[in-house]
Amino acid sequence: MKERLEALRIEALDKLQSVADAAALNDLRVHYLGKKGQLTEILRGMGALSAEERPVIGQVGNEVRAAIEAVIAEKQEAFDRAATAHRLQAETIDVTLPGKSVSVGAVHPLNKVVQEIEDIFIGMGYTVAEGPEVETDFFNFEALNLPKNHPARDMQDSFYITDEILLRTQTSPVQIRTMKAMNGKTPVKVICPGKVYRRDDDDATHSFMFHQIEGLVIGPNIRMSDLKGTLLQFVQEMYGSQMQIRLRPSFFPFTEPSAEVDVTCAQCGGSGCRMCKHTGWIEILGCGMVHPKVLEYGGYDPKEVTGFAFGMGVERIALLKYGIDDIRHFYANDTRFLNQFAKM
Ligand code: 2NM
Repeated sequence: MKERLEALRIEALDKLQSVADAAALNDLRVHYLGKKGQLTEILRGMGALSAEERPVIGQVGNEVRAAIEAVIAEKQEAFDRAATAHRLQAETIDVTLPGKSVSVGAVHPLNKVVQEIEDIFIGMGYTVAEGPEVETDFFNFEALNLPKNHPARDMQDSFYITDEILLRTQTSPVQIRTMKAMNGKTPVKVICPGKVYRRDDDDATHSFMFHQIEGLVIGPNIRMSDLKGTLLQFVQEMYGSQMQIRLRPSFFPFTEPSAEVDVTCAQCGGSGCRMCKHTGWIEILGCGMVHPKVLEYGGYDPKEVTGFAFGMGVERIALLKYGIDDIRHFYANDTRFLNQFAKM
């Protein structure tokens, strides 16, 4: 029996020396040490041994088991190490490879200008109001003192959806809505930015859709000098403290008196150049004292309160600010154009 055990040890160790993988190793373990394995098979014969022989054979059996187990453990560890090494190799990431570049978006130049203007007026205590782009004839025209048959509401100039509904041609209807929502309370200090629509043929300076910001202030005893001071403050924050403004008389149905506002030409500083047609001034907005009829439409008593209003085209401000020569660049969404403003 001792010889059989020694032969088993030699055979097992020999087979284990050339074992190919973890699966084959497990097969060998089961074959030699398993419950129905070779070692158990031999030791089952111990019952027939004498009392002196039994512990000796038992001892040899234990040594053979220990020897085989030791080699199996050693082989198992070698296979585990190889498997880990293989996995690490397969999963290696080259952290020195250049990364994929991600293109990050940026605020559109028109929205940047809108945000900048909003910030300036918010700093003066204004709130920002928005409203629908699809408007009723009442809010877009009637309440702004543009009665039916007024030339400025020519069907040719507006996008009508029905007889009574159209795309707003200015953001002033938002201001009428704001007035009505205030229920006659003062003060009103609001600016209204947004898209407006007019039936124009697109060219370098016209677009069927463009952006406006209009402002409105209502309170007891609001005067033209408040308007002038507000606009000067705005212009100096927007373009620099050396800038001046001048008001020229004009006409709008919704304001009386009305004025056009020029700002010092940024190109020449006021001395005259091609850009300002040698006047030293650039026109940037329209304004006036809110017409009494408009105050009434908004729910105010023109004998109790007065107000001023102003409006500017965002595209025009942006064209001047960035020296852009064609309004259509703003709508083409050409990233070569837009990326120039990403870092500004
Ligand atoms: C302008 C010029 C002058 C204006 C008037 C109003 C309202 F609703 F209060 F009557 N909002 N905006 C206004 C006045 C707009 O844009 C060139």
